[in-house]
Parts: sequence; C-alpha cells; structure tokens
Amino acid sequence: GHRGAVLWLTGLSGSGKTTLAHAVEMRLHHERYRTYVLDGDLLRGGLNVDLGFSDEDRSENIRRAGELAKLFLDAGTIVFCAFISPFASDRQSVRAQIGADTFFEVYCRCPLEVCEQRDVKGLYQRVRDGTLAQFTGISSSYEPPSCPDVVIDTDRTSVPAAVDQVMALLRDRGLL
Ligand code: GGZ
Repeated sequence: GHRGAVLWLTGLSGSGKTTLAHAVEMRLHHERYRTYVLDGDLLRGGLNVDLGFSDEDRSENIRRAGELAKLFLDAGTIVFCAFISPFASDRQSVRAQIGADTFFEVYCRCPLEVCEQRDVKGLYQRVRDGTLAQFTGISSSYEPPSCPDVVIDTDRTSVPAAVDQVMALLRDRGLL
C-alpha cells in the first residue's frame, strides 16, 4: 500500500476548501489511492455537535479533527481535513501531533469580499442581518498561515488547476 498523509485545508468560509478536497480526492481515486475527507461542517452535525464558534470551541474542534486524522493516517489513508481552523497555534499543534513530514498545510486563499459574493449557504447574508455572530473574517479572527506548504488563490484558479497544484505538492514530497 501507499503512505498515508494529512492534507490540511485552511481558509475562510466559502474559500473552497471542501470543493478542492473532493476534487483532489477524485483525482487520487483514479490513481487508486485510499482517501477520506473530514469536513468541519459535517463533523459539527455529529461528533462535534456540542461545539459552537467561540475561540475555545473552535480549538477543541480542531483538536478532535487532528485526533481523527491520526486514526485515518494509521489506517494508511490520505486524509483531507477541510476546516476553517482560524488559529495558527491549533494548526501548529496538529502538525506537531501528526509529524511534519506527513502533514501538509494547504491555504485556500480568497478575499473576504469574494467569499461574501459567493455566499453559497447564505451565511454572510445572515451576518449582515445580524442573526449570525462570531463569524470568521468579520466578528471572529482568521490567522493566515505564515508558511503553508501550498497556497491556492481560489478566486483566480480553476478547480482543475488547483488540483494540479496539490498533486504537484504530493509528488514533490514523495507521496505519490
Ligand atoms: C464560521 C460558521 C459559523 C461561524 C456556521 N463562523 O462554509 P461552511 O459554513 O460550510 O463551513 C463553515 C463551518 C465552519 O466550521 P469549521 O469546523 O470549519 O470551523 S472552525 O475550524 O473555525 O472550527 C460555515 C459554518 O460552519 N459556520 N457558523 N460563526 N463558520
């Protein structure tokens, strides 16, 4: 079998983390790699249903996500983790726990205004209406990665081109 790895996608709500994770996953499936996508939005509907969006709860959310990723890693899977993960210290903790040679940080970079225009789920509208508090990039902070393994400018990169960038990273690091 192949080596496992954790691809950690960080970025604002609507920056394209989930879309990119699934697109890379599909490409890897064609090449017969075992993958799995862990997604913040989905985990928050189940395992992490007790967590909200305070700084403390976001940190706990990321801690649990890191623990889950580790289990998938032990099973030899390439794990995609799509979480806003706004705090550098939390991402750093996961990197340390997983091991720097197995953890790859993918920054889905997108201007807030573009995420707001996309507003796929209508959340930004709710923030403007005043019915959604502690929202990342507006009323809750986001700390961009200082040295991500790859930066994808999702506002001007097509999905296939973004997939190519991630695949190149995986090849460069000897994972594929
Ligand atoms: C940010 C929120 C919030 C607030 C609900 N702030 O774009 P989405 O909808 O599908 O994904 C976002 C998801 C964020 O969950 P994460 O687990 O990735 O966040 S973190 O890493 O910060 O713990 C968004 C939705 O939940 N959502 N309220 N206030 N995003």
